[in-house]
Amino acid sequence: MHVPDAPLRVTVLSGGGGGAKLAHGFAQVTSDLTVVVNTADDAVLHGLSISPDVDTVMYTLAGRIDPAKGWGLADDTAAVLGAMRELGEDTWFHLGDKDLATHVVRTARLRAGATLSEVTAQLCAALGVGARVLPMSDDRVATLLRTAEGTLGFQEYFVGRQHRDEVLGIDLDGIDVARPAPGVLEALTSADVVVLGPSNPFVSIGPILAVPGVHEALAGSPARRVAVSPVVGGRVLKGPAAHMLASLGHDVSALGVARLYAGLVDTFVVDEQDAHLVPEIRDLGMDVHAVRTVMGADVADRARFARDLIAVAAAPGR
Ligand code: FO1
Repeated sequence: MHVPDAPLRVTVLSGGGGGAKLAHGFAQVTSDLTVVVNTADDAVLHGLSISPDVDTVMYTLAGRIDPAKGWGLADDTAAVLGAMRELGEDTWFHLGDKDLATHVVRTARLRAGATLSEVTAQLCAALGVGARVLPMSDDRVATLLRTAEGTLGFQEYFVGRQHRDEVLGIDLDGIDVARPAPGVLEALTSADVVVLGPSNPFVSIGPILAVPGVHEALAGSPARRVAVSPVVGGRVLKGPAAHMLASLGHDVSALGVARLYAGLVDTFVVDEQDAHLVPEIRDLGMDVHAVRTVMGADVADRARFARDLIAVAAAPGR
């Protein structure tokens, strides 16, 4: 129960895209924010441990993200990558010079025995991020995509092949024995509001919910649980979520996403363009609200969206 005058306790589940922007919005409206981040996109490249979604959330909250790309650091250069290319390395995955420092520090700390949670806390502190950024797990989980070309690792599928392969199935290697990172379950059960961000339901939110104990903690949480549709007007702003919905046999619409979260959340939020879907989604047993969900680079607009979500979370039964 929310104590008057205490900051609202908000937990956001996030991948690397819309969820990070939304978390940035919440960081403007509460001082008690936890972001639980997908780590099933993580990869080891050139011997370095790379956690793209954790870094995207961290850089976004620090105001350091490259706004054009939506990943990596703003004003970064790529001298090291160029030199590696000259040495014959395959450089299909872009790593900026300053971004490389993050991966070097993470790799060194992990090799010295630190957990991913500990390294993430260190990096966030160094970048001045006030929110708690929690990897979903300190154990290795890897998203594998089944395609006609065979099974692909996530970054091979997403960056290497520009997510053009039809996804026939998704496996989460390591998920059965993964444990939630410290603080994750508590962030779900002690929050006032838990928000499933407008991230890909299969490869961003899905892996977080699949960590043993997470789905149960969320389902039993007294928090108001709100999910935001990443599909707007039958399209997804960025990434392969629309194609995945289709190839995995779901409606490519906010309704298709709502069906995936039915029974788990109290409130489902669609974009105002999808207001016509509200009655059908409500029939799934959720409150449904249509608000403007498309966020720009403007932090004030992200904060506006966060406030809208707090308002709809507090308005049950409509
Ligand atoms: N995405 C790309 O499309 N191309 C890249 O070369 C690339 C490099 C990269 C490096 C560091 C990082 O933190 C993220 C990076 N991303 C890149 C984004 C990342 O592959 C995806 O956005 C996420 O994994 C999906 O959420």
